[in-house]
Order: sequence, then structure tokens, then C-alpha cells
Amino acid sequence: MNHPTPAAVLDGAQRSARAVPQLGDALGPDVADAYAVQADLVRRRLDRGERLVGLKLGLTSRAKMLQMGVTDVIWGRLTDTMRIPDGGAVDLGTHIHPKAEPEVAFLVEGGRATAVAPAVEVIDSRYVDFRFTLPEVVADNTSAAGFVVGAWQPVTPEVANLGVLLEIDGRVAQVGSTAAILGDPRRAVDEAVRLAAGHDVDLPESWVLLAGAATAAVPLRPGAHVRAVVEQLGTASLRAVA
Ligand code: OOG
Ligand code: MG
Repeated sequence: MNHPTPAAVLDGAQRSARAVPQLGDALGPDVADAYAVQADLVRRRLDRGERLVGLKLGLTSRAKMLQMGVTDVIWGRLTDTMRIPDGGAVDLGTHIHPKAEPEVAFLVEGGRATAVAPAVEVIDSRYVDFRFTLPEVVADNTSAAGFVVGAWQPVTPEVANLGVLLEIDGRVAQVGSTAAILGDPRRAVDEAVRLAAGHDVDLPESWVLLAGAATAAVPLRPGAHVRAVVEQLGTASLRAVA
């Protein structure tokens, strides 16, 4: 019998909300190979009728890079079914061990950012215990699972350094700054536009970029109300339902 491909294994894990062991030798150490698996994984979703709506960057903070022992950002693909309306629900039953992190999102049109918004990203590693190597997380579409975007507004220079809070049930759980995202989250736009072009990613005219987490991620518990507050930009929120 043929072994399922790494993309099939990860796709099955996401659809069944059951974690799988790390892929190890089935994947190999090469990050370029891992991006090919990611492309195959997302292709399966598109073949089922999902639409590509944007990209996300990960490991954009020095702290996360040091933690992973890497010097480059990672990126993943966002589809329409990952989008959660502002204030909407995340069904914990369709996830494995989701976490939430505060981010900023950019609307990218014609290769530049035309608007910015506060955002919450839901990440959900398909690997047991949220443990993975760099190629493994790349293959797993960088743990992408869901995202909420708040109200769009003009991009101003102040975006470089705004205070960020992650609140759970009205209590501050994480504190950070947009400056944690590549020193200035606007750099994420240039980076993502370059990556999309270099990898022939077929994005729509107008697409969303999640620039990267401004703080550590927090596990989603049943009933939790999660809100990202970005100074001057406002809020984006979601509820975790069991
Ligand atoms: C990988 C995804 C990281 C970010 O904003 O840094 C990410 C993970 O930590 O599971 O989305
Ligand atoms: Mg993220």
C-alpha cells in the first residue's frame, strides 16, 4: 500500500481535528521541499472550493526567531474559510489545540498596503503537542487556522510602533508592540509581496496580509472571549465555543 503524502497527512489532521506525529524523515530537512508540501496541502483545499485570500508571515519577532533558531521569516497561505467575522465564534471542536495571537493585518493592492487593521490570528498546529521543526511548521501552512480582521483604516507612519494588548475575558493576557513585527510591520508588506512573486502565488487583486504576532500566543479555552487591542487602530475579537 502507498503511504499517504505529507500533504495528505496534514490535510487529514486538519479535517479530522486530530493531531499527527511529527513527519520527521518523511519530510526531510529542506525548507524549499517543505514549501512544496505546503503548496500541495493548500491546493487540496482550493480543489475543494476554498479561495486563496491572502498570506501570513510567522516568526517575525526576534524572540520567536531565537526560540526557533532561525534567521528568516516563514509564510503561509490564507483561505476564505479561515476568515472569522469580527466578534465571531471559533468552534473548538473543529480544531486540535488552537491558540490566539494579536497581529496587524494589511490590505494589499497593487503591491502596496492600502489599509491596516487590528487582527487576531488563530494558529493550530496539526502536530502533537504543538511541537515541530522549521520544515514541519512550513509544511503545515505555518499553523494557519483562522483570522479576524477589525476595521480597516489608512496606513500612517505611527503603525511602526503602537502598543498591543491581548485580552482574554476582559483581562490583559499579553502586552507588546507592533515594533516587535520586523521592527516595523510595514516591512512585512514588502517581504510578502516579494515572496508571493518569487513563489508564483496566485493571489487576488486585493488580499490580506497577517504581518506576524506582536506577542506570544495564548491557548483558546471554551467560552473565552479574546480581543486584540492595537493603540490608535482599535480592536478585533472572537469567542471560543465548545
Ligand atoms: C507558527 C506560526 C507563527 C506568527 O505570527 O509568528 C505565527 C507557530 O508558532 O505555530 O503565526
Ligand atoms: Mg501569526
